[in-house]
Amino acid sequence: MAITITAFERSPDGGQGLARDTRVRWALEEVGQPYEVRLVSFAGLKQAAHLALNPFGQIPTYEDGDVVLFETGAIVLHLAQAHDGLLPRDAAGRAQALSWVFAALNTMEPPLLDVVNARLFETDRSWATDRVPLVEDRMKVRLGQVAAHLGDAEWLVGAFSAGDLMMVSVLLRLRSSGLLDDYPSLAAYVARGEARPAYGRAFAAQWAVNGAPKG
Ligand code: GTB
Repeated sequence: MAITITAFERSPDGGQGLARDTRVRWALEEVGQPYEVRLVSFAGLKQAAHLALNPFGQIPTYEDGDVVLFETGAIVLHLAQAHDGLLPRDAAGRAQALSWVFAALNTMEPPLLDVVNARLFETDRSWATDRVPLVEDRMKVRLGQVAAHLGDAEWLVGAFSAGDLMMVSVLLRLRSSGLLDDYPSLAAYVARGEARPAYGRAFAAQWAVNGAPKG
């Protein structure tokens, strides 16, 4: 039985790899698991068949026989625990890598979404001009803290791990804001993640759907 994930029929990012199926594709590529993709329209996301997989009506989902997952954190951890390559073997390193997966999702992604929303989707609000610097400052605090932890290291916890996969996936979405430019070590960290062959395969697969001109 093939692993099947869901992704947008056509992502609004036009193939930049910013929709969250990319991080799941990346994890699958890192652990060498072949997968199939079921593309879902925006309308399809809210229909019963998809809601049975993800009650929030979102992509991505993951199916492998009777194992069904939603939430990218759960999917990546499921893969990392089932296969070699995304978690350190020692208990202490593993605990740190798991902590960084949650840090990416719970500590970094929420302020990042505030920045994205304020800059792109809330510009017509009366409070927009005040809110942008506020949320950017909050983001900068977190960026500084991750940069301080990373220091001169290549990855967050020894070798590349699920923590890096998730952190790079989250930070990637910040690049167009220019905020990463003030943190060269983080920009280089993100570039290292993107340079991994597994990321390249994941990006190409989503590009084939979202970026390549429709024939
Ligand atoms: N917490 C969930 C997870 O991690 O799995 C969040 C899942 C999620 O936000 N899914 C989005 C979705 O299905 C797609 S990734 N949205 C449709 C809906 O809610 O109706 C978010 C996303 C969308 C578009 C871009 N983009 O165009 O740049 C980037 C990210």
